[in-house]
Amino acid sequence: MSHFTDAKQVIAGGVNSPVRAFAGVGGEPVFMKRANGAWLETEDGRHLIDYVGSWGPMILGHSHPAVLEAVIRTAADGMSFGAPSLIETRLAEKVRDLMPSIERVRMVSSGTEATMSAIRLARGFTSRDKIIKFEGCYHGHSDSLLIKAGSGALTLGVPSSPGIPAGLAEHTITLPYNDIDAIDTVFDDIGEQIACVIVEPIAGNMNMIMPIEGFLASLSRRCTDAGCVLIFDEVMTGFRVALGGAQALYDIKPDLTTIGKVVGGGLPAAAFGGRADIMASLAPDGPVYQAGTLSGNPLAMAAGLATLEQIEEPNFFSALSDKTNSLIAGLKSIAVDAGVPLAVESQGGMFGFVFTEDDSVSSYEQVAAADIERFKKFFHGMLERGIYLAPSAFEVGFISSAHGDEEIAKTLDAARQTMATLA
Ligand code: HOZ
Repeated sequence: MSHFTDAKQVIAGGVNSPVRAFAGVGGEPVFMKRANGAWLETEDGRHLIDYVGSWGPMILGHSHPAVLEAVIRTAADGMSFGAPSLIETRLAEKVRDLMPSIERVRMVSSGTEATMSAIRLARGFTSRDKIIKFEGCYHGHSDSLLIKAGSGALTLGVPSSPGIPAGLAEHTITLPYNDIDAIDTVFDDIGEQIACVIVEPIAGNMNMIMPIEGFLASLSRRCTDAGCVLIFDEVMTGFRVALGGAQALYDIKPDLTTIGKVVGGGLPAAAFGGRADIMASLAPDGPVYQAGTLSGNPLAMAAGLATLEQIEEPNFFSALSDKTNSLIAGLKSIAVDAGVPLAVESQGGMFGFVFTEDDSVSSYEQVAAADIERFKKFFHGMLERGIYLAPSAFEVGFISSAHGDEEIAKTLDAARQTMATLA
């Protein structure tokens, strides 16, 4: 009996989050035992170089001493109070300093909670129901957002999940990512009915798609003109593509932002925040209700704060970007040498690659039309050679400050051998 078979006897589908089941690549998931730096150790004693990084949070690598020390020290004083504690204010101040569009913040425990709550707040604030999202973007699994969604929903072929009442789904308008004309058409038609637009400013749940010139700026302008709320979902990109997130890279100030992953440093923390006047609609100051027993949990706050303190060190992001660039440039050149068409993308500590003849990828259609079978072979070839990539062609990769020249060289060596089997 494998670990997966055992797990399936008691856990639905054998996993606690669908992409982990390897349904997107075939075979059985690898069970992890421990991790350190850039490395994972599996239950069967293998050592793998990790490019999943718990899907983004582990920007410092696993078991970073400063984060561990903060968590252990905090745990000794109590693990949850369900009452305010100072470390919540400290992390909130740090978030505001690094992302100045967040004038007020509310801590939650997962990215799904952050986006779900931000949508409710936008609807309550504007007294409107309709929301706009983009095809292939993933904003967690709450009802209004699980329509034409990316990530696991796309991987498993259920981008619009059963179980969502039609009456609710009809309020979600889904547009093609990077399609400025489609945005203009909807705003010209029904702009005054739209509560909010939610967007991944760099899409990372349909592989990695950068916003085309003018896409985010045009969204920002149309939202301001229509009096609706622009929400940047930076759960993945926040503190990951740049210190101030994608909003700093593109110099756009969203009305609300959702963050997660890095802000919890590997423990369950996420947040949403933004304009003080909008956040004032939230209970207890305003009527829009939102709450959570473990929101602002001291251990998660301590891990998040320790992580943000490390990444704000001068040159952290330039060093991280250099590593990502050398990995992704190496991968591209290996693919060219092997005669395997591959489009690559990267920003900060995040990267994507798509097996396609297209030079670059800017739409969901291009990713959907890519060579998924080739990705599956590449994934398994890399895993056999000790490299752990995300088990889906629709996810991105994450690098950490713990990845060094040795890990990158080993990864490229594995890629050279694997790519040679794909041509
Ligand atoms: N939603 C995550 C990927 N974008 C996967 C989370 C997980 O399986 O842990």
